[in-house]
Amino acid sequence: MTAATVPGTDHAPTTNQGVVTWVQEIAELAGPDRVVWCDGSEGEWTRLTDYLVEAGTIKRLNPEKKPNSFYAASDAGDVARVEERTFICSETERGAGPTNNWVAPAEMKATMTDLYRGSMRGRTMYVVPFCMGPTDADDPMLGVEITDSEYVVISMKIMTRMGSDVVPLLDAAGDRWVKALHSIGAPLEPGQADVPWPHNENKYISHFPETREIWSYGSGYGGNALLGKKCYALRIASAIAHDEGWLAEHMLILKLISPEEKAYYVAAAFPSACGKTNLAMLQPTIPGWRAETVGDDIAWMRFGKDGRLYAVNPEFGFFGVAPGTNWKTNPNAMRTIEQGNSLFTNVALTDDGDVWWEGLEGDPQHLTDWKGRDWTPESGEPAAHPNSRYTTPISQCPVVAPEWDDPNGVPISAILFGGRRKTTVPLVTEARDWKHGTFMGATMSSEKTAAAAGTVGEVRRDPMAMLPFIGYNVGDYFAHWVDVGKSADAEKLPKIFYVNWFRRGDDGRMLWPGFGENSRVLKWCIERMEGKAAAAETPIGFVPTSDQMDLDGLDADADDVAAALTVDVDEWRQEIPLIEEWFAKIGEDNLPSSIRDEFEALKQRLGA
Ligand code: SAT
Ligand code: MN
Repeated sequence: MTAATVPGTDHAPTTNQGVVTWVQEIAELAGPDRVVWCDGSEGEWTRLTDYLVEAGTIKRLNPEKKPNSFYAASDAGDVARVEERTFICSETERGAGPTNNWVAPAEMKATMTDLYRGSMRGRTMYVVPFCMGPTDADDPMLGVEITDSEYVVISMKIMTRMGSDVVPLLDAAGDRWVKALHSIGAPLEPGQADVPWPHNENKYISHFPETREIWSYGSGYGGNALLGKKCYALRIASAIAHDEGWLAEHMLILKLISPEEKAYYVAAAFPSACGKTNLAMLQPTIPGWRAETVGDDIAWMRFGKDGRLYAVNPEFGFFGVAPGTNWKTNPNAMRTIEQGNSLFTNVALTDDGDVWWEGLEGDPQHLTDWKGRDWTPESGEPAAHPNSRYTTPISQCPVVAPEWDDPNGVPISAILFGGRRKTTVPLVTEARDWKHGTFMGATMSSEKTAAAAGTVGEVRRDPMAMLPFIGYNVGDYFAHWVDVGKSADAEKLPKIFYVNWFRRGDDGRMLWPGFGENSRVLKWCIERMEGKAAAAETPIGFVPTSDQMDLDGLDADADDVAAALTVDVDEWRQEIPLIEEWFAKIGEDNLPSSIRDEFEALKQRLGA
């Protein structure tokens, strides 16, 4: 079949000839039965969810429990991002740097073109125009995802601004839009029955940063397939931001409101399993303080006309980890999903058509687990996959900040870096300045939890929580952070803090209660910015003593809090070789001298 004869190819709603030509090329290459241009309407949602229910991919949940909501179970071989199959195909190998997989762009394109040839046979090819961030931005960040997965289309409707509203922007965009090509790689021969979760064992998640393209093949899950998220909003956007002088970061955006009704915006980066989504929807325990959510995963930060750094959340929904989410850890996430219009993937199903996961309230005696098997408390296996997810609209969040959709973004006062460390890292440390804060982010570390493969407790470096998401050389990324600081008025830059909610005592007990009590740490950060709180100057930065924080009514042992705030010089000296090892991995050729200088200065202050 030639492009022009694949039904639907000629129904392009856009006048952007580059889009039309690309869609024709892919239709000709992948050979779908038809092409459908998505409009993002409710009618389209109904058609696609009805189709997926019929196909056995999703189940409609009990509308009395979760209206207009669905349950999907993926194939057991397609449950998470695949970092070993993720590639940054920059022109040079150095461009991708030592922390990314690299294949030359021409070679990758040749390999994947062969895979895409006929890969959509027997299926529908959907064209999804989408916009990351508000559509009324001066320079809207557009993309077009081509996909042969209906599950991806309905997920994109929750997670991005997509469909007809984006078309006029695309018409005017020239070539400023990202090509995001996705195929599950499961063509259907005539008469062949489909499976509930078609995918391919052979997976590629490839990025071409110079030409702003994403090619994904073989997976239908999460960040592998919803290409607006990690692929565009982090990997490709970080490369764009590097060229244009801004920051695309793996950060939540939180608004804090003081008893005096003054608003402060905080961006924060944490590796997985450190409570990032919970912090994004924090319920402060300090009387008079409130918090609202702007974003839970990604922040794009650009300088405003006033010289301050403004953050936009490029997403439209939350793609949150379900296990551990409950009315105590994250009541606002619970209230968001309760309203319905959500998609749940790889959680468990209750007998009355609702969803359940480990950590959720209730004591179910019978479930259908994520593999479709009967489950009872005796099963000895979790009913939900540890990476099971809820996909739900941000607009439903009861504490969403009214300005969450403001194209100008929100002015950031503080940036938090954090990890999970039993020892060494105090509850909170304020960086001496932006460059020192960049060093803190560059050496961020976290202990592995049981959820991931590897030795539990092993300390891993995850710079700015961006290790799998930096779309170029990690050393250049650090240099870019330093340059962003240099380009600004130091007084107007956010202050940088390093936090650790997870420090433990000798017997393994947690020294800090965490969750809503973390608002006490945030309050201290805000008071530092306002010049109202004191701190001790230590070799690693400014750390408060217990009496410098608001601990009124805190249900915690005073000695434990003091211990959580201790700077133990011996422990820090033991950290030095670990940082050295990490910098060796980056390579002295890549590591900017300013970051090396910060390290040498730290060693000096520690007498190491
Ligand atoms: O699968 S996603 O990349 O979207 C989510 C995650 O892994 O953090
Ligand atoms: Mn994330």
